[in-house]
Amino acid sequence: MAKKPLPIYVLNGPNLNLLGLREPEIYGRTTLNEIGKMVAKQAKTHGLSVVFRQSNHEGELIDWVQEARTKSAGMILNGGAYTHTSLALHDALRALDKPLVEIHLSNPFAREEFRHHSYISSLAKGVIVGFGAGSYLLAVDALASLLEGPAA
Ligand code: CA2
Repeated sequence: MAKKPLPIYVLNGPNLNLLGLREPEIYGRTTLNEIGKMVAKQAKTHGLSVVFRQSNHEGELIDWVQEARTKSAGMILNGGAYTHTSLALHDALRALDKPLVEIHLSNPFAREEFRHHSYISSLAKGVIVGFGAGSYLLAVDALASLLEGPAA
């Protein structure tokens, strides 16, 4: 029997559980739960399944990145503020060895200077920022094409 393809992991960092509830002018009105459903639908069009998670805890995110080494086909990561601070997340991602797409709802480069550096970008195949919830859907398409392409 053919083996089931591995899911893509979509991981979300701290405070993203508040999406749609606070600061809609920056992050939009769509909740994380709604984004999870949109992502699953978009992934299905590529024949992909999704593990969609959020944590406010750095260590839990790192545990999931480590889990994804063997249990995922690739990863979409919105690291939230840990993007700009976490060397530990960077080190975990170094060992991922699967295609990684970094995303942000907002455009960090159009915001405060402390958001301009990312500990994730140097390890990502690509970075998608500034399209609100659309960043997640663009990332699904991008990751799917990476997984389908010859260089996957
Ligand atoms: O734009 C993004 O996706 C960010 O990753 C969001 C992070 C921020 O620290 C990054 O610089 C860019 C913050 C997530 C906080 O999410 C909230 C959502 C609603 C209300 C309050 C916070």
